[in-house]
Amino acid sequence: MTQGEIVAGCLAPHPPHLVYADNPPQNEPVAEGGWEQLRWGYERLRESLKDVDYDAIVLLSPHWQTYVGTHFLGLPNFKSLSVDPVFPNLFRYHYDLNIDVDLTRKIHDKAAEAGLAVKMMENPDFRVDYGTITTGHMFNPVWDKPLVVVSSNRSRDYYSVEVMQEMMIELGRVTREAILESGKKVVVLASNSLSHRHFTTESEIPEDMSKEHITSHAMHLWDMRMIDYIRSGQAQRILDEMPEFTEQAIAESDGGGLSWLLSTLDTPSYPGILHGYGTIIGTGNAIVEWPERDHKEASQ
Ligand code: 2X7
Ligand code: FE2
Repeated sequence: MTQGEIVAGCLAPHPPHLVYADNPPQNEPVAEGGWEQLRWGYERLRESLKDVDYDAIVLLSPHWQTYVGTHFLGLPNFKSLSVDPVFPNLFRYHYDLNIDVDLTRKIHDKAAEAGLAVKMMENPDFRVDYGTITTGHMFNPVWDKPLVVVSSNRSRDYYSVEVMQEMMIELGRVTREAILESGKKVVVLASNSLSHRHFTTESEIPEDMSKEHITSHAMHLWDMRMIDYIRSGQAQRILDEMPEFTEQAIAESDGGGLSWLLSTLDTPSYPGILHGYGTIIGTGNAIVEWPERDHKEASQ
């Protein structure tokens, strides 16, 4: 069998505002636009991958929170209504998503062999979280690729960022191994914001962009520091500074997605492409692609 490949790894944040502003038929609320900088960023990411052949999308969402180990969606299809518990006025999305159960099981089994606690989610009535749906929609609005969906083990909450990161680096390593052994071509997505301090009230018109800005200068400085490391190919420094970043910027990297993503890419020393940056209710969001397909030596 030919060896599998990670064609790209992406940071692909999931504020539901992006889906709301896009007005797809699956979402009930209707918007007058908004957050265009980020939505154009997603357009650039989709354009960058439009001629790239791949079989599946592997995605980790910090809003599917599991406290005993890492879980994986384990049935071929999930179909229901996903409602954001904080923004039900913005996000009521009717989803119908397909799972690559084969690849999921390979990653699950490798993780189990490595001693990580894992479980396949096989409840057909399980409601998929809005992080998975938003990233899934913004990355691939036609939903024509099967997904592998990975939960966020909240080891940071029980232990520390350091423990969380150690576990996510191991999960990333086995995810990569399973993909290479599967013979499939895959895109890996970490669905999270960078700085994550948000406003506590919503403006009268949620998409009123005159009200949108980063919550503080400190948050801006942290986001720019991370983006500088991304653009200059210093993934190792991101991992090294993850504890300070996660704690001081209240970053959504607390869910482990970014550490896991960098580990699946073998901690890239080539630059990530910044397709977009913008704030959503004060949080910092970057859309980034690491085009691993152009750095084949890194995939061996
Ligand atoms: O889940 C989110 C988020 N990460 C950032 C901003 C706004 C809402 O939801
Ligand atoms: Fe979030």
